[in-house]
Amino acid sequence: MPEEFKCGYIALMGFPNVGKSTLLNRLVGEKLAITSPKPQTTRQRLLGIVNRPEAQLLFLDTPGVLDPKGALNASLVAAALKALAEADLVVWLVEPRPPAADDRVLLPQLRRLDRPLIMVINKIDTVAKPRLLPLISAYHEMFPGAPIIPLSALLGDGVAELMAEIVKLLPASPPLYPPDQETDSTERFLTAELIRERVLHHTSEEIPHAVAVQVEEFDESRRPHLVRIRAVIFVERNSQKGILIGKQGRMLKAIGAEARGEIEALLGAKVFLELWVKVWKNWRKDPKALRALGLQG
Ligand SMILES: Nc1nc2c(ncn2[C@@H]2O[C@H](COP(=O)(O)OP(=O)(O)OP(=O)(O)O)[C@@H](O)[C@H]2O)c(=O)[nH]1
Ligand SMILES: [Mg+2]
Repeated sequence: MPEEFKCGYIALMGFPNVGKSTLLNRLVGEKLAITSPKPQTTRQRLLGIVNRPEAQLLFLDTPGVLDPKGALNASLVAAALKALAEADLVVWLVEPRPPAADDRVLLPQLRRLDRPLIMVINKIDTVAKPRLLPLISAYHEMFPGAPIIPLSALLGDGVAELMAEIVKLLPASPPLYPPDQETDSTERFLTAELIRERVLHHTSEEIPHAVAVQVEEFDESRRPHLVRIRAVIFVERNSQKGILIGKQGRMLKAIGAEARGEIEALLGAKVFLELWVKVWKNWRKDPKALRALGLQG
């Protein structure tokens, strides 16, 4: 091991939908986190471990920081803040747009952090090059002293530069996890997330927010020949249940087929997936439900 081995937690933070989970997957080189064009996709902290000869990087994907109204939103923000408290270093992601009012509200708080901050301007594949320079200087003005890295989490441009900057700023420490570990999440949790991602993909408006997934049975006694999984998709109202099941069960069938493919890739095993849709009235407002679904402390 080199003398100055480095290791630490890096929190990926920012407003909803800026691409934190896409960046986590890109950094880790695996699909660990689910992503979607809908805001509030991520609901819990997720650890992704990257091993380098000179460093072990412990990335924390976090829920987008948003207005903490409602019990679920409050617990999302709490999860993000908890990751922040764990972090040795913060990577703050922004859209490739000039700083807005919200950024200005956050600025003083980010400055008060007593740990290094890196600003990432993500999604640069969506802006013309000449528009990038003024953006960089606008953020530089807001965060003097912080490295500013333009990047495309989707295509990978700028990711090597970000890695190098992070390694520079990490504390010297021996590795905290074994070199073959990728995350501390259970396969059960990652499975539930992959199902939820497929639901988000097929639904719109309030349904994505009203959905929670729980794996009730995960039978791996015949692995790798077969893993039998039974999962429940919870929604808040009967009407949502009808939409999710679809005409002659078509929607649920499509969700199940796609999710099964993803879960098989995750587990490296054949999967039999049984999906049920159940109504849990207003679960998002119910602290008991949030606890049962693993969404609160
Ligand atoms: N064009 C482009 N799209 C991106 C990039 N990074 C992420 N996206 C897209 O932006 C959307 C949101 O990405 P996510 O990674 O789910 O965003 P997030 O910040 O984790 O969102 P929350 O978990 O809801 O807070 C998805 O549709 C991504 O494909 C990028 O570099 N370029
Ligand atoms: Mg996310």
